[in-house]
Amino acid sequence: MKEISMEFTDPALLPIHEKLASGRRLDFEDGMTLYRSDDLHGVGRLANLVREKNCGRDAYVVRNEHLNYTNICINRCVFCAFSRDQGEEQAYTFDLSDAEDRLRARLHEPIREIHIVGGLNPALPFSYYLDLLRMAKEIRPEATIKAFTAVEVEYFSRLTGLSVDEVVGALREAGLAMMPGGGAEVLSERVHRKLYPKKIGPARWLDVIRTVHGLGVPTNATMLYGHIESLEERVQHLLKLRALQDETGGFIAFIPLAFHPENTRLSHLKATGGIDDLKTIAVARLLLDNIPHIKAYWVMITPSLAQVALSFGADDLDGTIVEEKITHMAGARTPTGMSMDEISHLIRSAGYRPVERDAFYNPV
Ligand code: V47
Ligand code: SF4
Repeated sequence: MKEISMEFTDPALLPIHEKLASGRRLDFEDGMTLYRSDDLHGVGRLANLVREKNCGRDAYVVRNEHLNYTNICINRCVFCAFSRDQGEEQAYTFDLSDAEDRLRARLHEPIREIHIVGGLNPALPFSYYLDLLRMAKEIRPEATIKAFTAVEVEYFSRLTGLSVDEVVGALREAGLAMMPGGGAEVLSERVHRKLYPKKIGPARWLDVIRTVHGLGVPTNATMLYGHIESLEERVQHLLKLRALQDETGGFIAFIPLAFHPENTRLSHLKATGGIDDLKTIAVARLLLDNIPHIKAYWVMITPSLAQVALSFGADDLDGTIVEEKITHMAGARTPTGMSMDEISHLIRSAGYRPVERDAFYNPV
């Protein structure tokens, strides 16, 4: 890595630059130094060095579609504005024909990735999920089905009495090709107890993902930041993901998820700001040296900031989406979807080259 003469207003970044230049791995203390630094541009330039070494000026985008099949969920995490109890106002579940109508409504678009996730709804049998996958695959054979988080897969295992291996085997046979990165939240027992006590905790999330990767199914990884977690817990989270990736190599992309407090039981908290959002992307790019892609998820951080994030370590803007519910029910003011033209314009006007990709980052 060149550019040894890079200047920093924060001298604490110099040894980190030297480490990167000599190919050494950053550690916990480096992560904390990066997070604590007030030299945002310095941190961003370091992340950009790695980003440009990995993929030059390419910025990825996918034509995708989200299907949130139910918002009924037994977990009712404290930070979630999307979930409802059975029978509560705004509770919904798509039956198979609702889901099919939604997918058919966009058949004129060359969608490459269908992202299917939902709450844990006890009224749905395991066959529902298999039917959902089969239906999606039949309607859109050319698209990759990215479905169900580790939380859902673990729930299916408890629901059926099947092992996680068997559940994933059945889902795969029905059309699942990869899994999204949700449900990791912050991999900290303290945050687990306080914010998502009914949902699987850090150890189990990592365990399920280890098993899924072991079966050859790749996944993404996320971190929900900007609520009660400490910077130490964020850095530890990233290092836990990095350690698992050393073992399995199964993570494709990391997506930092900026907490949206509105309509949640944490509505007294302030939303994350641009500085924290950019720093989190940059620190992730620097610490996660073994995860190929970092997504700037425009739904959560706005299209304008996602554009800037391309020079702070991000190499992917996710996709067109069209109907996003989880963040919008928590007060997001961003659009619910963007056209390929709009996203390509954001990328080009930031000085990058838009690369339309499939779910596995192959150019299409
Ligand atoms: O797991 C819940 C988070 C996740 C809120 O893998 C919230 O490509 C912000 O995982 N404010 C779902 N976030 C989204 C997700 C995702 C999104 C885009 C791409 C990919 C991918 C994955 O959203 C949940 C939870 O961690 N979440 N409530 C909230 N109020
Ligand atoms: Fe359920 Fe997921 Fe919302 Fe938690 S974040 S309540 S698991 S839908």
